[in-house]
Parts: sequence; structure tokens; C-alpha cells
Amino acid sequence: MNKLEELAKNLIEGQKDKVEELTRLALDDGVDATEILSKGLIGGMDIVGERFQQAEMFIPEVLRAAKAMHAAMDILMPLLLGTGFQALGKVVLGTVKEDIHEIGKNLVGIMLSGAGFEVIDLGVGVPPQKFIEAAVENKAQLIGMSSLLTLTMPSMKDTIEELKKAGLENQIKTMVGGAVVTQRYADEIEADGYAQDAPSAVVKAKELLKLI
Ligand code: B12
Repeated sequence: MNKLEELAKNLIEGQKDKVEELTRLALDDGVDATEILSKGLIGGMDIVGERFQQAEMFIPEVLRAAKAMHAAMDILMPLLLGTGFQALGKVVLGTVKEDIHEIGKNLVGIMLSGAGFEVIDLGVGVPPQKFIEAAVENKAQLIGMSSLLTLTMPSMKDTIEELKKAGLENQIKTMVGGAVVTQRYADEIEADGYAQDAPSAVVKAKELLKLI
């Protein structure tokens, strides 16, 4: 097993200290930060995503892997910024107004970051206008909205309508999800995309930004 495969393996196992150590060792060996990110970390997170989807890994393990990923990203980020590393795209993400469920939204954010997107996480209870302002301010190409309550789902529709009123629907795509949300509801409110879990959210985001 080479160093980057070992890094990916430890990331999948959520071994934060070991992941930090292996990231530093790879840098000392002269491995490029972009290669460590794409082959070691993102490669590892892709496998985490697949295993989570197949119910071979569960939320606590995914969160452990994510912590390890973030620790390694803290080491790599200054170097990546120095080399002109470009994120795949920017995503503004949040749980909608009057909804405080955040676990699924956080998982989606982690997986999107792991896949190379820059994620601007607005947290929970985000009103429509705040999604739009943040997307414009940060020049984001995608707004991701999470809703876990039947009562808060209409807020997604409100955001999409506000986006249309502002004439931004061609520049900023929308993606929705959360336990109560379905493809049918997404179609009804004219969201650009829906995904039922975090790994599929990554695929959908890439599709919407025409990256695949
Ligand atoms: C944990 C939980 C809570 C926690 C939240 C803690 C936190 N910090 O997040 C607490 C205890 C605070 C809570 C509160 C309430 N809850 Co609650 N809660 C849950 C529970 C048990 C699990 C939700 C969860 O985290 N699931 C795990 C994650 C990983 O799954 P997920 O969120 O669906 O996310 C995945 C996908 O949906 C998708 N996804 C998620 N977001 C997005 C976004 C995008 C853009 C995309 C593409 C994909 C995507 O990817 C994720 C990862 O794979 C659910 C039951 C359930 N089975 O869903 C009830 C549930 C959602 N809660 C419910 C209710 C009613 C409430 C309360 C109103 C209860 C009360 N009377 O006070 C309050 C609401 C407070 C509020 N205003 O928001 C109901 C909702 C019913 C409905 N249809 O409206 C549920 C379904 C329970 C039930 N069966 O009654 N809750």
C-alpha cells in the first residue's frame, strides 16, 4: 500500500491523528498538496460516501472520517491556496427557516467539501432572503436547502420564487433535500435538483454545474 492509499484507509477509519501525521509525511516526501487532496483525502471520502449509501457505514463513523478530513484540510489549505487550487464550485448550504435539524445538512456539506466544492454553510433556520444574499455575495453557483419538517418545506419554494423574482434562476441553481423532501416535491416547487442522501447530493451538484 502506498502512502496515499494508507492516508485514504486511515481517513475511512476516522483516525484523525494518523491522517494528520500521514498528510505531513507525504508533504515532507515532496508529494504535491493537490495530489494528497485528490488521491488520498477525496478518494477516501468517496469510499466513505459509497459505504454510507450502502449502509456499511453509519453517521458516527462518517462524522469521524469528516473530522479527520477537516484536520488534514487545515494542513493543506494554505498550500492549496498558494498553488492557485480552484474549488469545483461554490455552494451556499443551510437548513430552512424555522427548522433546526442540521445533521443531514452537515453531512451533505462534509461530502460536498470532500468532493472539492467550497461550501458556505449558513447553519439552521435560514430565511429565503439570506440564502439569496449569501449566494450573490459569495458568487455561489448553487444553493442547497435542507428541510426535515413538513411545516418548513414551503420555505424552499419561497426561496426559489424569490430567486426567480430577482432574475437569478439561470445563474444560481437550487438543490433540495431532507427526510420529508421527495423528487416529486422538488419538481413541484421547480427546484433544479433533489438528492436523497449526501453522496447523491455530490453527484447531483456536479450534474447541475455541468461537471459530469
Ligand atoms: C434528530 C432529530 C431531531 C433533533 C435535531 C438535532 C439536530 N441538531 O439536528 C431535535 C431533537 C432537535 C428535533 C426537533 C424536532 N423534531 Co425532529 N427529528 C430528528 C430525527 C430523529 C432524525 C433526523 C436526522 O438527523 N436524521 C439523520 C440525517 C442524516 O438524515 P436527514 O436529515 O434526512 O439527511 C439526509 C438526507 O435527507 C439528505 N439531505 C438532508 N439535507 C439535505 C439537503 C440537500 C440540499 C440535499 C440534496 C440532501 C439533503 O442527505 C442527508 C444525509 O444522507 C427525525 C426522524 C427521522 N427519521 O428523520 C425527526 C423528525 C424530522 N423530527 C420531527 C419533529 C416533528 C420535530 C419537532 C417539531 C419535535 C417537537 N415537537 O419539538 C422538533 C422541531 C424543531 C424545529 N423547529 O426544527 C418529525 C418531522 C415530521 C414531519 N413530517 O414534519 C420527524 C420526522 C420525527 C417524526 N417521525 O415525527 N428533531
